[in-house]
Order: sequence, then structure tokens, then C-alpha cells
Amino acid sequence: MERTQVVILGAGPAGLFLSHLLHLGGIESVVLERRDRAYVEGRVRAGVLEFGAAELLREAGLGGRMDREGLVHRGINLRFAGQRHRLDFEDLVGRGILVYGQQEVVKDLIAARLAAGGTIIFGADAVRIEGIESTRPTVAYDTSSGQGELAADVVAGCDGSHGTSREALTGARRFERIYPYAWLGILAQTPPAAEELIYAYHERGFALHSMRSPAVSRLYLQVAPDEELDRWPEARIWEELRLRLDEPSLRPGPVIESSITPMRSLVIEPMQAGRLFLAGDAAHIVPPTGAKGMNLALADVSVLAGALLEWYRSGSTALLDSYSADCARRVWRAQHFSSFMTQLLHRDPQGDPFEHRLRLSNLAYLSGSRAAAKSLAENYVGAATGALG
Ligand code: RFL
Ligand code: PHB
Repeated sequence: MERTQVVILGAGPAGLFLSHLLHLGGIESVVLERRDRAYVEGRVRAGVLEFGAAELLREAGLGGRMDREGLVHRGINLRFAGQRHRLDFEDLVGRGILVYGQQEVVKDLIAARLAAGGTIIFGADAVRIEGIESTRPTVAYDTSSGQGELAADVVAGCDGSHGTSREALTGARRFERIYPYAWLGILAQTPPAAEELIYAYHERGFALHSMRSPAVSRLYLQVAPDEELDRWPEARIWEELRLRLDEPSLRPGPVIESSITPMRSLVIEPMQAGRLFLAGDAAHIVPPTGAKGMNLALADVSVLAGALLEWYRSGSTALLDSYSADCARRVWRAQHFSSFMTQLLHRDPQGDPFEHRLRLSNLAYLSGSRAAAKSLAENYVGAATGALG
């Protein structure tokens, strides 16, 4: 059986960043990833980095391409009742956000790990975690050429929302909420219709205008949770975006990628049992409306890496013991904010007129009151817990 110090399940932002931070601290790890490298690098997901998350990447020496190609945004726009209102985050809370695709973060992390001689085993599906209550847990994994097994001091479950590590975490509580909405997302070869993000609340449903570069737009539409992509030919998607976003400069362009994502909130607590630690989507899922998922994943593993380094250095388990509680504060704030943004901006599927008027009232309040706008800004940029700098 092979041996390493930390075995990490999953080469998403959480697993890769953890492996990188451990390496910087002189600790060896092996990353097991179910998919192949091209798949992982091509998967289109999140786009917004909080100020603090971008800073964490910079501090770890990963800011080069991010700062050259990432788009600095000072604020976002809310659109409702036929008007667009800008929330200027820099003015409200003194910081903005960085629009840089998750797949770019993942590419940068893989390149850094491989350049430093790190081990990422692609095509390795972790199937069994054993011995988490002992000092020598093991992970068995399947590859196309047979089964392998790794022994380690610690197992980090960074295997996302459909991984296996969550099931191995015995005795944890599960908090969950399902929403009656899904997002149809497209990546399109067309210049963004505006400089910043636009969150649009419309009688036809929510729409979001985002981007990846000056030539590539990322756009989303609220659809029913059981909606099928086949029912959305490109012409229908563009027409619906035109109606809901109401941006005269929105131009249809070739669609590079499209997918439908159901929305839910989930927290597993505590995020640890014995020598198994969960991080990122394996431990918690947020609906994407608050743009928090990738940021939470990066924040979790920076706490976990710090705790592991301290343990290897001094033998003290104090930081490992408080890992879950230390993360929970940020996780629950993000859960509340993501749930709030989701309820605020999505059309009630029953079309309840009372709900509609409540949403319009709150949107008007957020656009008109500096105190209300400041609260949203503080949460959006990740300053509401004070924990990310
Ligand atoms: P990931 O990225 O899902 O990575 C987990 C990895 O584990 C692998 N895996 C396994 N490997 C080995 N053995 C097994 N048994 C395995 N099971 C799974 C998987 O193949 C995968 O490579 O989780 P991680 O690292 O925790 O990162 C979390 C983020 O990916 C996620 O929170 C964000 O994408 C959420 N999200 C957003 N987050 C933001 O911060 N800002 C955003 O603007 C934002 N927008 C979004 C989003 C997610 C979206 N979708 C598609 C869910 C927009 C969308 C549409
Ligand atoms: C994205 O650019 O993909 C994006 C931006 C903001 C969100 C969700 C996704 O709230």
C-alpha cells in the first residue's frame, strides 16, 4: 500500500488549493480525482472571487494570471420594474470583487501542483474510506487499470456535492433546503452587454448577466427545477434573456456550453469525524445566487491547511479540533445570504402577487437605502464575517 501524509479526494478548487498550501508548508499530499484532466479543466462553473479569496490565492503565489486576466468589478447592478440600479461596493464597503472563472483557478492550481512535482492521480475514483477513527486511515480507489489503496495520516474530503466522503462522515447532522427553481446557464462567444454583473428580477423569472472576458459572456435564466435543456433551443434562450435583462446591447453569439443546475442549500455539521475532514461542496452547498460556493471552498481549506501545519509542527490538535466550528461561522453567513438573494430575485413559481410585491419592495429598499445596500455589499464581497481579512 502506498503512503502519504494527507490524501485528498477531489481536484476541484478545495482539493487543489489544499494540496498547494500543504506543499508550501512542507507537507506531502496525493490528490485523487475521479475525472480526467481535460474534463476538470473544462468544467464551467463559478465566476466571482471575493476580495479575500483572491487575496488568499495571491498570498499563495497564484495571483499572476488571475491579476492579468481577471476583471476587477467595483459593484453590481439590480434590475427590476424596468430600471437598473447600481450598487457601488467600493463606495459602500471599500472593496470590490474579481470576475475570474473557476476553471481558470483550477487550471492555475493544477499547473502549480504539477510544476512543483505534486501528485494528482486523474481517473482515480475513491470508493472506500476506512479507519478514520484510527491514526492510519486508508482510501481505496478504482482506476481503469485496477484498484489502488493509499494510507495517510489524514483524509481530506474535497470531492464536491456528489462525492463519497460525506457518507463516510458518521454522526454528523444534515441541514438541507430545496428550492423550486433551477438555473439554465450558457457560456457564449459574445461581448458582455454591460461592464458589470446584472441581477434581474422580472415577471418572467430571474436572469443574470455575467462574463468571463471582454469577448465571452456568462448568462443565466431561472427555469423550473425539472426543466430539460432540449426544450431550450438557442433562439428561445436569447429571446428570454432579451426580455428579462432588457439590455439593448445584448447580442446573441455562439453558445459554447449550456447546462441546467437545480438549487439547494446543504450543511453537514460537524465537518469532521476522527481523521476525516470535509471541505467545500462536500461539506456545504449554497444556491449560486450569492456567488459564494467557490469562495467558501477556498476559505475552508485555508483554515484546514493552517490547522494541519500547526499539528505537524507542534503536535497540537487544538486548531484541528476547532476546524468545523471555525468554518461554520462563515458557512452559515453565506447560507443566509445565498438564501436571501435567491428568495429576493426569483419569481415565485405560484405567481403569488403578495410575494411579488414583497420582492419589489425589498429591491426598492436595497436600491434606495444606503444602510440596506451596505448590508448586501458587505455580504457579497465577503466582509460580513470579518474573517477573510
Ligand atoms: P468541486 O469543484 O465539485 O470539486 C470536487 C471534485 O471531486 C471530484 N470527485 C471525486 N474524485 C475522486 N473520487 C470521488 N469519489 C469523487 N467524487 C467527486 C469531482 O470530479 C470534482 O473534480 O468542489 P469544490 O472543490 O468543493 O468547489 C466548490 C465549487 O465548485 C462550487 O461551490 C462552485 O462552483 C459553486 N458556484 C459558484 N461559487 C462561487 O463562489 N461563485 C459563483 O459565482 C458560483 N457560481 C457555482 C456557480 C456553481 C454552479 N453550478 C454548476 C453548480 C454557478 C453554477 C451554475
Ligand atoms: C458566474 O459568473 O458564473 C456567476 C456570477 C454570479 C453568480 C453566480 C454565477 O451569483
